[in-house]
Amino acid sequence: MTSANTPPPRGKFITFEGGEGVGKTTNVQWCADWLMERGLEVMVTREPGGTPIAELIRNKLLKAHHAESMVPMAELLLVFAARVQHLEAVILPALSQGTWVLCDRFTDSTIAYQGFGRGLDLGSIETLKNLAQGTLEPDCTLLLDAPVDVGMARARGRTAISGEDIDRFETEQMAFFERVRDGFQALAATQARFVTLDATQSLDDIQSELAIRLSLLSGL
Ligand code: T5A
Repeated sequence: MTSANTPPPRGKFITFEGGEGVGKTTNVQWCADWLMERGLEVMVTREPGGTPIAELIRNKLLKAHHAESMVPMAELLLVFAARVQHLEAVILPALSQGTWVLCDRFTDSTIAYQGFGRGLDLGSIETLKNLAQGTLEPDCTLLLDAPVDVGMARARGRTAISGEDIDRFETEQMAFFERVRDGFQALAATQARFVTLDATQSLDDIQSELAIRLSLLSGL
């Protein structure tokens, strides 16, 4: 039993990763609903973004057309600036209050996009990661994996329906996204917190697997 003076147990930090259009946003919300229906406090957030300042940085990062091209190192530092703000203002306070935080992308996206995709030094990214988040790691990272063309077709289908413009990353070549996918797969192969899901399956099949994972994580 938790007394009035005992802090609640720390919430779990679950991240959703993968390439463009693999179903992260759809499944983050589905997982949040699954957990909330079972009585847990849950917060859904995203990167880059998640606070007013971090959302301003997101707008700059995703804006497809600037008067000059964005230098990869500037892109990397902006991603981490947004992350530090997000961690301090939103993620860490929520976790310490016992809220589960479900985050649509986190640092693994930086390793995959800025490291494998842009070719920036992985050691430098690791240094920034340590500065930004110390020892914090997600309790579980759900990697939705699909061939690049499958995800891109879905992302374009969604954009066509919503009328949104494609963002700066979506203007990249296929080879960039193949390197990003390789990056995620390399991370998943070496870190036990990763669970890889075949994102070419139907949503029903993916969500059956997610329910098993959430049940294991929550004990519910
Ligand atoms: N970035 C981000 C970096 O470069 N470095 C970083 O450190 C971080 C954090 C963010 C961009 O920033 C970059 C990566 C990104 O390019 P974003 O909008 O958050 O952009 O990411 P996107 O991947 O572009 O998000 P999308 O919304 O395009 O993709 P999702 O969220 O993976 O996919 P979702 O859920 O929106 O689904 C897309 C469509 O497919 C359908 C959905 O209904 C939807 O229409 N769908 C399925 N259809 C059939 N079967 C399934 N299994 C389906 N799953 C989803």
